[in-house]
Amino acid sequence: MKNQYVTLALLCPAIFSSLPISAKDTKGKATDREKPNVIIIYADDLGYGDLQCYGAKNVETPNVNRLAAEGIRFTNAHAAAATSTPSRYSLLTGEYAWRRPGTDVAAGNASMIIHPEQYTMADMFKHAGYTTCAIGKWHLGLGDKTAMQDWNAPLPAALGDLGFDYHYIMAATADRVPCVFIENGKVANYDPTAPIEVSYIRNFSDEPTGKSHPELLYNLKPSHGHDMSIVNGISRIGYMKGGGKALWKDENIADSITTHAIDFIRSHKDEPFFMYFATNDIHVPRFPHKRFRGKSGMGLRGDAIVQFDWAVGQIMNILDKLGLAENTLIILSSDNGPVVDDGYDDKAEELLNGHSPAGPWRGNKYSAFEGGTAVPVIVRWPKQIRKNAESDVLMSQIDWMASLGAMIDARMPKGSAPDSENRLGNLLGTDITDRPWVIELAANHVLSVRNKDWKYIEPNDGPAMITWGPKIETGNLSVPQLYEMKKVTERENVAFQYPDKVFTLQNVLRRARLNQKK
Ligand code: NG6
Ligand code: CA
Repeated sequence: MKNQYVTLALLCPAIFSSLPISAKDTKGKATDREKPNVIIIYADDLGYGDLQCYGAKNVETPNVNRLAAEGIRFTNAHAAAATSTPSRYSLLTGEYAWRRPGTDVAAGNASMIIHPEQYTMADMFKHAGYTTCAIGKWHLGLGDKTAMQDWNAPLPAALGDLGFDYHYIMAATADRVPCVFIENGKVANYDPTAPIEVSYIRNFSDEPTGKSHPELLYNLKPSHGHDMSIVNGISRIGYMKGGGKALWKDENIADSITTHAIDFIRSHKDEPFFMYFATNDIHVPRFPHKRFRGKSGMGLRGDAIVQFDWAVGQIMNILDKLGLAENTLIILSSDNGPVVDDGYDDKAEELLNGHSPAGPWRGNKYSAFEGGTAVPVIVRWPKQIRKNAESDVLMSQIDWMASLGAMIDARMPKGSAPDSENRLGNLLGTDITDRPWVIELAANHVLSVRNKDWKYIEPNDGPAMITWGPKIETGNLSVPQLYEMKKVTERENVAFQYPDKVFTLQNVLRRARLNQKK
């Protein structure tokens, strides 16, 4: 019956798009069935073209392929921003990051960017009776005061204040200090013989850095930036001292977070759970475990994709083993578009061998072009949605909070998730009506807005290429840009031919900005 409905919806969009929203959106509601577990698998810097099921040629991703074959593969889905912190902020709060100062790429000693009083996706699940966790990359700050954290004691503000019952996370990214895991607000495996100090301003005397002691970089050398403290033979952004046995080994990060995810699933198999599983892969420094080395034909960047795929397989296996797969909704995606050389000499560029990390899109991570925010999205929920489906519905991660909230019948406080719309039917494949528009935030704060057929990029006087390292087009131009999205490549600026389209899309941005919070 369900499949017939979906097929009919796909064949007769006109009939279905004319249904009132409430009729469409009741389809996935939790009221008429047992609550599904929800797992968001959030890769880091994984591009639209980086998975085999999205056309990647030089790397095999059998587990993700299987996930796609058992669910829906979306081909027109967007992260809210072209870098990590603002994208994650938007996903977890349902508020555009550009409304909130201080949501740019965060240092490892940033204080908690989401305030405890904000209503998060984790709060939403928790209040609906779920046990919640965040595992892996965080990058949204910890503690109550920037640069003032005492990493040797429990942090005064952590994810427990944001609705997560359990967390095992990296404070920021693998290329930023502190290079330790935080478990429930405390450094995991804390080593009292090696107290931790962190600074993003100055080094601690007598500590070697990548700049002063390049001979100590036995694992990876930087290509740009990343020349401060050395941990595990890799220099990072920022300075740290101490850590001892709590310091991570980059080659074990995927194992470590995946093991914690599996343990969490095992211990909560009898109750509904929400897991935000944010992998370190495939962010720099790419340093996968040796069992993944040489498995891709694209060097470390490709091998990190293989490692990511392995982690996805581990999650799927444990769900199968525990009999949970049927009623677990998995959403797999990425926080922003891909980047090739992001600051380490890992030969990613030289070894691409014709691979296109962003698939057909122009631009990469950081960019206002589509490659900045066009990301893979796969949704699987065997009990409820069809298999082996593909959808080109225009979608944004900003809507996932309200959509999942509708699915679990969450009662959300007034004003929460202010930019998130309930588009559950899109996620579950029962409604193929496009979002009227999506807003995309580039690294330089330029906003773009696109609908199914057109994309507008605001004028900006910045340089056309990133000037500080990666060889990436920013999308900057001092005049308005309008592209016809049926052509995909964003090559021919037709703003002057279609002033009415420009006006319509500018108006979307103007009106979105009018809601601007103080
Ligand atoms: C940049 C880093 C880059 C990466 C990025 C954030 C340098 C030279 N480059 O500033 O390596 O860490 O920030 O990436 O420092 S993100 O995916 O977490 O947004
Ligand atoms: Ca990222």
